[in-house]
Amino acid sequence: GDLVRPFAAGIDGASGGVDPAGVVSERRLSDLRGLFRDAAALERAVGEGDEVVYRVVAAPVPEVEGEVPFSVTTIEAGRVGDEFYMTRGHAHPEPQGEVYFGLSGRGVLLMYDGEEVRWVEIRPGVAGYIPPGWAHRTANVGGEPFRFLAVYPGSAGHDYAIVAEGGMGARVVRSAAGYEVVEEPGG
Ligand code: S6P
Ligand code: ZN
Repeated sequence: GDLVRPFAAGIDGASGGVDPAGVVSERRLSDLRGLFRDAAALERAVGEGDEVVYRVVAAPVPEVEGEVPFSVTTIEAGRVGDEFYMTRGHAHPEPQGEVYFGLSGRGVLLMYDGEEVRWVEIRPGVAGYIPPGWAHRTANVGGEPFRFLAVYPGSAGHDYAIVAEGGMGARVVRSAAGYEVVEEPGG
């Protein structure tokens, strides 16, 4: 098919906007059932307004081989029980790497290869590297929205079932120090 023509996009780290934008998607608490440890706390929060946990604004680049799609994710500040607001998480079934770049706020990029858990903190000016084959999820561990730019190969694909069913091997929870990453089989 036709490749995209050259363009520049504005990336607004204060709003999470991408201009021009392509697909925009929103995930609410009710879209995250089964992912948090405290299912009862999740259902209470769904009943109390089912707020948007995160939004992804993609640039107008198609997910096809050769292209390099990019998008900005905004995760709101909040918790379900002790666990920080987070993305669903996925792996790229065509094992290919991905780069995250922090724009605002503070988050944890959690990665899992099925055996080993690794994580890095993402802040403005920090790039996180996700190697091929590692499932990944981000959590907002701060008190303001956490925003980052993601850049990945267009042919990578997205496998959500692997995380929904097998977990990430760890959870990002509140602690006296602010947050901690707790390894947990199936978590
Ligand atoms: C895509 C990249 C991100 C996520 C986004 C939402 O490969 O990793 O743009 O899609 O952060 O997370 P999720 O797990 O709902 O796709
Ligand atoms: Zn990804």
